Amino acid sequence: MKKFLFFCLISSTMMAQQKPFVANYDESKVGTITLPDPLIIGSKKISSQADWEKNRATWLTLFADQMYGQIPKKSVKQTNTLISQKEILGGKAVQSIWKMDFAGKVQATVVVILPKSSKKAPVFMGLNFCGNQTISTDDGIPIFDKYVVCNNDPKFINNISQAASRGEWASRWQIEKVIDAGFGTITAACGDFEEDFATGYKNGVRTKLAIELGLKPEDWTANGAWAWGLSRMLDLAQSIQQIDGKKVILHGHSRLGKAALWAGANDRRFAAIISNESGEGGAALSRRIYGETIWRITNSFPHWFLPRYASYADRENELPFDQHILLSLMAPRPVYVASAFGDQWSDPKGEFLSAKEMEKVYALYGKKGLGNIDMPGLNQPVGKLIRYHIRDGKHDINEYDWEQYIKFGKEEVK
Ligand code: GTR
Repeated sequence: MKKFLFFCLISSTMMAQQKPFVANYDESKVGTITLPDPLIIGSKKISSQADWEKNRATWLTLFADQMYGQIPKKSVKQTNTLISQKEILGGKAVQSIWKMDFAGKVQATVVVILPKSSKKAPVFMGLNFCGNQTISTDDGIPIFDKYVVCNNDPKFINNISQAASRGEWASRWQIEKVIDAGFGTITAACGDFEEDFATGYKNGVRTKLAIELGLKPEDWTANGAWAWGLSRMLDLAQSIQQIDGKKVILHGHSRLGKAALWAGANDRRFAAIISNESGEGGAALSRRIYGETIWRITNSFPHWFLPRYASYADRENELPFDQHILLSLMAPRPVYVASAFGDQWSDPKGEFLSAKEMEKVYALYGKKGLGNIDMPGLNQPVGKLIRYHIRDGKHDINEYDWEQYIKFGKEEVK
């Protein structure tokens, strides 16, 4: 026994010595990086929009094979049922609760809040982390009953939402502001598609719909499951008469920002895409060793990416792509990338540079990118069709961010 304990102690110390993770926050240590050119695909040089359209799938396939896993090509029988409907915000908006059923095997609850108007509404759509009930204190929203990453008693006990969690993340949704600007809001909990832990896939779409979707759980990832869920929410949105289905703006914060980018690259029906502090594996360049790294993210969250992606740790230069190419796959749609100064872990500069690199592809469509600018100061959004800001404050999506997204939506999603 003693021998065994000694062995454990030695081996864990050895492991710790082998790889003590200390995030780099020193810009001078990042060095010079060379990014793959989005316009060179295999041995082909892309020089026109038609060429890009013909070949962009090659990039998507690379991201699917090396990083995020497959997106199902097959579809599953989806039944959308309206569960309840009520006026909220003093009659300014109508809140509907929808149940999406997939082949009788998986259900997801979607909240749809629309301005009360005879016009079809443009909407913001995104997943939430800890249950629909966290977006508002309204007691008509059912309390999510699956695993959530939140865990602060009495709001969440053992990662299960309690009634006290109603409205916990209302500031991240700014529903009234969104409604007053003429937009709707649509959300579902990411855990309805896959609970966010290493073996969460066992209870989610990757396992339960494996036969219908024609993929084994290991063929895809949590990011893929969430992205797939977003596309099914878009199917629902496009079936609702009061919604302008061509004006669905996809957004996501942090890990759900990564999923939103993967969804936006695959599903071109999304009218615009917003990445809020999506960081490593999202908008930030992986080749920049600053804040979170491939090694760290794939060790902390093995279910977010394919195991193959983990093998690029410490050899990031060998990745056949970098995240600026994922962003470029949104072309020619409007894209907003946002960072926060207090969130160095997400590498704000890596997010900015990634957004800046998009213009090569956008130019093929005659569209402008961020141009020849340096990283802007705090709270100074730059760009138009492609926008970027870094605000003060911590890792979050807050009122300031929403003010910018609403303005962006009004100006670019016409
Ligand atoms: C962190 C993770 C980030 C980001 C974040 C979040 O722990 O390292 O990549 O996704 O979680 O989702 O809040």
